[in-house]
Amino acid sequence: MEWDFHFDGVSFDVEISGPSTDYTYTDEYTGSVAVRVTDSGGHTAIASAGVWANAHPEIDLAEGPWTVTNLPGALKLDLTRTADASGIARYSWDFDGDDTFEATENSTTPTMTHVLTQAFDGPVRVRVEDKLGAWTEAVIPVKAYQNPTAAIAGGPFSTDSAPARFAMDGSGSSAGSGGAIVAYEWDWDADGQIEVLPGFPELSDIPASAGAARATSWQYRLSGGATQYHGQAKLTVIDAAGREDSALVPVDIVPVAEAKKPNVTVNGKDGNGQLKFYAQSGLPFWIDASAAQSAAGAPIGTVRSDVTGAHRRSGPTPTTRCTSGRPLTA
Ligand SMILES: [Ca+2]
Ligand SMILES: [Ca+2]
Ligand SMILES: [Ca+2]
Repeated sequence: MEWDFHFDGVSFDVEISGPSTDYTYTDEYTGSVAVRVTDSGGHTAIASAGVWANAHPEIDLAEGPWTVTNLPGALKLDLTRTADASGIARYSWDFDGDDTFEATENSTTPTMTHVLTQAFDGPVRVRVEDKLGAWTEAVIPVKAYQNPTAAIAGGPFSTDSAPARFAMDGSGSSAGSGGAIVAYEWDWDADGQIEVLPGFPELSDIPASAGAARATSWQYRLSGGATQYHGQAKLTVIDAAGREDSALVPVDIVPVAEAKKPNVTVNGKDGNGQLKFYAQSGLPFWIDASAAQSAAGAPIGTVRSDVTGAHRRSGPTPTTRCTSGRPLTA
């Protein structure tokens, strides 16, 4: 007595011999099984029966994150890699943890975008059903909440003289679904280390307000020979559930640049002080410093002309008229 567990109706391929046997299908199979008996005279007979060996779908869910941090927010679930040899008929979802699949969110596609409008912390259940009625379920740990939002008012902050402190206001930060904001952490140089320890000698210039919504910054300085400072201050707010958010604001120290040396013109010749030229005796010449201005573009308030051996004038008028017959330095 011989057995063909994948009988195609034409050729009998012996897989096992014996009066009775067990056989395990490792792959899905829809077809026939056949048994062949042979008598002592060499005569054979074959009998066959239908066999239906189905396997449950194997769920393979794409990695999360399965956390929504702002409400409403979209939760994206991807079962594209889930396979079944008999084909997948539908995906059913229970998004609210009430153990009932949502009637409107049954799907025949393996990807699902579900919008969460309320805070949620629990299992989302999915059932994948194949075309022969076998199904498999998976449970996905989902969290949805509204994160707090950090905000710093009034920035960016800048000064032209150091050291300087700034009054920073984080009271416009908003709480999320995790309850009230319970901590304000100011990191004046945004290096990841908060400065909330007034009284420590090495941090002695940090004001006691450093852990509050409205805080006075530490002293920003120009150190190590720096002529400018460009940094950021960082505020982290933490709510009662321990969730946090951070905001950054630029902080700059840019001293006013030194005033430019005045540009002086003597009878039309350019100079920058110490301009030496020769004038014709008895004829007038003009010293014009009207182009002199500070680095910021503001006119200089007073121009002084100090001409060797000639007139010496001082006043707000940048142009002066002199007469001399000698070499002059203007
Ligand atoms: Ca199947
Ligand atoms: Ca449900
Ligand atoms: Ca810091």
